[in-house]
Amino acid sequence: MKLVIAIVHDEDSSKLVEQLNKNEFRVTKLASTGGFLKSGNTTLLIGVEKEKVESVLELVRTTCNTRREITPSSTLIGEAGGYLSMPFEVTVGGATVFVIDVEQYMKV
Ligand code: 2BA
Repeated sequence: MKLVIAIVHDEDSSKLVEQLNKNEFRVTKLASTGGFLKSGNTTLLIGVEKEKVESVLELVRTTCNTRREITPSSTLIGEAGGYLSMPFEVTVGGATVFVIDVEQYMKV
């Protein structure tokens, strides 16, 4: 058994959950916040048999899009030692995925 943890863009999350359910994968959806952009994203927990992990990853790949986003602001130290607040662009996702070994899976 494996636990797939997928951090995805809010806009992709409903479609991905729908696709996972359609393919009979069980999923838990958590509201999360990115530490860097400090904006909302979605974390999905998907418990799955080892041999089905690749099918889950394929659904994530086909559903989640890469986006360019603007940081709200960033504080940089200038040459004179002063502070400057300057937004800049970063590339977010498709998805950030962790696959973890599950020691035990049970319903009690
Ligand atoms: P955020 O932390 O809000 O990061 C959003 C995007 O900002 C990142 O996209 C990356 O392009 C950029 N970024 C993040 N930290 C940066 C830094 N220190 N310097 C420069 N740019 C930086 P993604 O890499 O696609 O990450 C999307 C979201 O996935 C992240 O949102 C975070 O919630 C999660 N994530 C990514 N890597 C992670 C990790 N190693 N551990 C835990 N969560 C992670």
